[in-house]
Amino acid sequence: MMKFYFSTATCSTACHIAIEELGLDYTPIEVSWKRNLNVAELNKLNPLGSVPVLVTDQGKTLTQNTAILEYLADQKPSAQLLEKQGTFERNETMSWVAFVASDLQKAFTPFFHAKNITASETNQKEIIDFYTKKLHDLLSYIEDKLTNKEYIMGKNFTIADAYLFTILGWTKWVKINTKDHKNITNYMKRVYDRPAVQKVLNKEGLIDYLQ
Ligand SMILES: N[C@@H](CCC(=O)N[C@@H](CS)C(=O)NCC(=O)O)C(=O)O
Repeated sequence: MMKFYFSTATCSTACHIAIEELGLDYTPIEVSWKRNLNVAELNKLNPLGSVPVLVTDQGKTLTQNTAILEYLADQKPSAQLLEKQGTFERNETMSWVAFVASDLQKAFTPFFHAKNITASETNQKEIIDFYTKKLHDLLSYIEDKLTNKEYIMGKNFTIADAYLFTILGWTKWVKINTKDHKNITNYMKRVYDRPAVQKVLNKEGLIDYLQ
């Protein structure tokens, strides 16, 4: 059975949601740095020491949200979390996955690490102000792209939504209000209400994920 290494309230929630949406058999392995839970095991599999990590049924190790999400969706094409190889819709979905990984998620990093970057409170504030503006621009872009859509690709929930929902949820922790963005607010509620998402949020203790 495949093994899934995750840590609660991190980007690995995206893959956790995809696994539950697909109804795949898996062994969840929680990692906690604070409690030193399964950290050594994780580090052996991923020298970068980060989650998510997936060990496939064949015993192969896969890292990176983008790759794991795609791999998971391909285990059960009938669930249509990702379109077939060779379709342009698949490329569009992967474009959203890439956007979340390399634009959206990365824009949150300075909020969590400003104090490690500089001891100067003035400089910390400048960094946070810059990335607050950046995040507001990204939120406006997402808001526009969600116009008249249930999910980011349209009618169907895809792996891009598992990831987008997970990272948009972080706005609450960095105190960036999204409530003025009606499309985002409705979208977050729609994804939140999905049974598989509820299951994951309960397991990860994130039932108050929404703003
Ligand atoms: N590019 C990686 C990012 C992984 C990542 O940054 N994971 C974070 C949680 S969101 C983590 O494990 N941080 C702990 C650490 O790196 O020590 C991916 O998409 O999988």
